[in-house]
Amino acid sequence: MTLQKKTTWDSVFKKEVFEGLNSYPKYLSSKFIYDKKGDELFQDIMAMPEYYLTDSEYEIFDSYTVAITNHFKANSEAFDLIELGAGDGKKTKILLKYLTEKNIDFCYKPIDISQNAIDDLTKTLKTELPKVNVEAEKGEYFEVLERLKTFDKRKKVIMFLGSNIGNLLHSRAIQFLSKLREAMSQDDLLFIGFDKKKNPQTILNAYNDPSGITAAFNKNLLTRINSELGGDFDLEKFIHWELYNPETGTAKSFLVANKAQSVHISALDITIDFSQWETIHTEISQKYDDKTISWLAKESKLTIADSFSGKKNYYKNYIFKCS
Ligand code: AVJ
Repeated sequence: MTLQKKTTWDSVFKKEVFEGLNSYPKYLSSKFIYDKKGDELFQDIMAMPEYYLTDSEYEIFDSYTVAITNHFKANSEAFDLIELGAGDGKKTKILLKYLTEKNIDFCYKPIDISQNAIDDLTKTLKTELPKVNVEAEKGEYFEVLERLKTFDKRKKVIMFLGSNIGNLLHSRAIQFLSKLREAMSQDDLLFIGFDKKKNPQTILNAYNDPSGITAAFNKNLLTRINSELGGDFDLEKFIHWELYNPETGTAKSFLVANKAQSVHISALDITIDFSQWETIHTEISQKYDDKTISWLAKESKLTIADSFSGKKNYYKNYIFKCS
């Protein structure tokens, strides 16, 4: 392994790939999965029968449209509806449609790490819901937090859906929620989705589909290193592995080298050695119980205003407020 001391990188991707692959054990952040191909694979995941999360949240939005939006439009002042990690906005459209039908005054501000997702969403909204006022932005969660503070003219309703919070371990989730809390004024709300603990087999099946879509999604990290950083990863030499701990509620994804190998990444000027069965940890998808959610809220100085569950209790949406 040639570990060079590099202090400056011209992209976050290069910096984090260098750090993660030079660590022991190795890791790569799941946020880099989402390019055009990664977005498409995530669309395929959401359409899989095993991936219950999307349908569960959809069911909640569909059943409680009125109750949810009543919180948003309380006091009937105009508001900014800010969505972090908007993706394709499929579920959000239920709320957007209802709000426009009721002539509620709001501006929809979707924010996503994927420029591709932002472009697609803006395009589909223009045709499907032309009346909605949309101002999309590209950005990472933590960097977007700074920008949020500048949206202080009107009431803010911040949405963080799809159990995207599950990509953060509790300590980082509290850090993130606390920062959101700091950016919130008195009447602002945080509308957030949590995937719940359930039969461990149901969870494993959602992240380990027999058709290999999740494996391809996970391996898109390697594909991106190959195409964007001149890497020579052989995708056949890695297997997708999923682990779920029913006690902590943490699901973890790995890529496991099935052969000893060396991988060269030209843009980083490094060769990375893998021994057989060495791992790259790629993603965490945290599952929650009510107690843990209350604890996270309390630690972040947020209070629970309301919550909504579907029939199977697979998933839960919460409305958090400041005080
Ligand atoms: C988009 C982060 C919520 O963790 O469930 C789906 C991503 N990873 N299958 C999740 C994902 C594997 C997803 N989130």
